[in-house]
Amino acid sequence: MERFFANTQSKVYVAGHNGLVGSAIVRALEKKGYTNLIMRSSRQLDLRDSAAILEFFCIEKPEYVFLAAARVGGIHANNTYPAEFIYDNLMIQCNVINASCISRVKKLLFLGSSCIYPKLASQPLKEEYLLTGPLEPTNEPYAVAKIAGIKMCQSYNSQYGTRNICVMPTNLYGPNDNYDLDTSHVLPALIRKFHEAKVKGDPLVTVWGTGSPRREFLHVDDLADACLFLMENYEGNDLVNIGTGEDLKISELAAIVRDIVGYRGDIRYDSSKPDGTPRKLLDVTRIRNLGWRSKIGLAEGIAGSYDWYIRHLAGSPSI
Ligand code: GFB
Repeated sequence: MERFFANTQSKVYVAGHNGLVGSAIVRALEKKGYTNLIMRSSRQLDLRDSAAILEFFCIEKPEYVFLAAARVGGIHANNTYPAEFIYDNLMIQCNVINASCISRVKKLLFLGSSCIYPKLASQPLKEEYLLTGPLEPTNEPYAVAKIAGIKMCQSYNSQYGTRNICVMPTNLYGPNDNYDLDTSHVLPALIRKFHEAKVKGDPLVTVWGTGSPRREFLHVDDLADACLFLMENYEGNDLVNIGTGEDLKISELAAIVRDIVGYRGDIRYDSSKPDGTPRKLLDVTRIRNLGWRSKIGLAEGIAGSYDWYIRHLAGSPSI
């Protein structure tokens, strides 16, 4: 089997290179000396356009593909735009996985998510728990699309001999995160809420839900490191969870973010907003047995994300 890192001149396509995950994978590849990277913005190449994708792959002929492009968002976004979440993700996945097969890509990495496991599965979540129970209603369309992507990767491997690998990251955060309060995930939302309350002198910050759900948070640079590690060292149809192996309550996370931002006011919980899945801690035994573990601690990662937010977005007219 040709090793992914055999040649840093390998032609690598990072679909979704501007996003949270895609930009981290590009940073990791460039750090390892990869210079032959192919990237296209969504304006240059609409991944939902089958003909355009086939033409792109047949012309560019990438050797390796990181499929980091997706329609993603937090619990409110998933609950508000279910049709976009299922249509965009199905189209993107079908086009890229199929075109990769037709153009004989050597290996493709597909990203699932911890939120596509059954809502009330035993914890920590083992890879084999997928499809063993009902999904979390607030993001079921997204989860069904992602599960279809996994099944497509595995089916192409079995029928066409492709080398698609599927990974299951936990909740992610880091540079280039989405800080829009309606569509973002909890961690960037709390950074922005506490920062703006501190600047304005607001006495109160509202946190959605009850604060009791538990979440696991992995820095996106750790995820990118794991993706390159698995592209190099892993083959097969089995899923691979990527996480830290630790979780905490949303209320505990809020207290950590509040302290790092330096906000001195109070927190109130808006229980009219959904809690979503009570817990989704990943079992990381498989990836640890392969020789990888996360390195970036949560407090360190949040401090770095706050610094990024201040330098890039705080005070910007709209995000
Ligand atoms: O991060 P989040 O939106 O997504 O919400 P999920 C996590 C928890 O944080 C929920 C609470 O219990 C929210 O109610 N929360 C508290 C907040 N305050 C806020 C806030 O200001 N904004 C947000 N967004 N949440 C997602 C899936 O589930 O997990 C996606 O919907 C994706 O599809 C992602 O897969 C990884 O962790 O609940």
